[in-house]
Amino acid sequence: MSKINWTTVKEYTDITYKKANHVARIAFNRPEVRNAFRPKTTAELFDALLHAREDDDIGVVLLSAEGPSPKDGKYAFCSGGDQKARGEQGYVGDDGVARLNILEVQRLIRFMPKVVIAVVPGWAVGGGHSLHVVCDMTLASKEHAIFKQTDADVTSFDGGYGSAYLAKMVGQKRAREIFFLGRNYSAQEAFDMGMVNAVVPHSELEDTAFDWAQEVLGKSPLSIRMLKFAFNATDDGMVGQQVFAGEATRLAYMTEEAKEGRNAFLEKRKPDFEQFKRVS
Ligand code: S0N
Repeated sequence: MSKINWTTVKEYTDITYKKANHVARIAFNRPEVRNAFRPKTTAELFDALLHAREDDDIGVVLLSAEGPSPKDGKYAFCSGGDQKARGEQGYVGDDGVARLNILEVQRLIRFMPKVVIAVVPGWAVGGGHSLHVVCDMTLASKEHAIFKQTDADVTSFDGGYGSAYLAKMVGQKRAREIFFLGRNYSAQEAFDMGMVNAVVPHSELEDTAFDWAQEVLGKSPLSIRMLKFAFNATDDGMVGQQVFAGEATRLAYMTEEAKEGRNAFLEKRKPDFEQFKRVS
């Protein structure tokens, strides 16, 4: 029995969204299809992640999954895009529009200034595998987690974080093996490759993720956001530089020098920057 006292933040159809002690838990909730995502799922995920990003009471997000499947008792994190919703140009929602908006979810995880931990209780497959890759850390069920890339089985290819960033994590040869062979890898094998942070007994998975979140919450929020964006910057090109520089700008705004610049403009006078030392 979990020690965490979650309260529901918002009701959704395809996901659940709860919080406890500054931790958000956003979980896939389609266990009967191994938590495959359809457009409704990605729209809900985006909405909940955005809410968690904006909520200053939240410091860490756990991306997890409900389960097991009522059909056969098996666990899944996410089996990627729902192949039944896949049309000719993407995944088609109730509005009839074809989209690939899981990529927007990936970018939101990547660029939110909070730590996002993938909590993998079972299958992490296809686009579900890519999602764990883009999260800051991954914890996996010792008994039930299985990592697998089926993109090349279904004529799909995550050419961004799911593959190129994975290669930074596990090395080029391993990443190519994962995609080109599409084999199953246990939690331990994924750990040995460097794409999982810890292998945890299934019954302790969520509590362990919560404990890891509490450890992160004990650190300086400013350091955490600067570090996350510094880790990202090296792989994110101009956007990585932009995001990191945005945080530097925020820090600069807090200085007396920046206040002088703003005040001088508002008071219609020349700014007096002479009062500030040129530090070396
Ligand atoms: C997950 C697997 C390995 C589990 O095998 P297992 O345990 O034997 O279960 P099954 O009997 O196969 O499945 C149980 C029920 O769940 C349904 N189901 C499972 N996965 C899906 C799915 N992805 N879509 C729809 N239904 C699914 C099964 O049909 C079954 O239902 P019933 O009981 O009614 O028969 C195994 O299930 C498996 O291999 N699943 C498919 C994995 C897969 O190929 N996923 C898609 C991979 N591609 C993507 O995810 C694209 C990602 C994406 O959006 C993207 C990202 C970046 C750039 C582009 C794209 C893009 O859109 O292409």
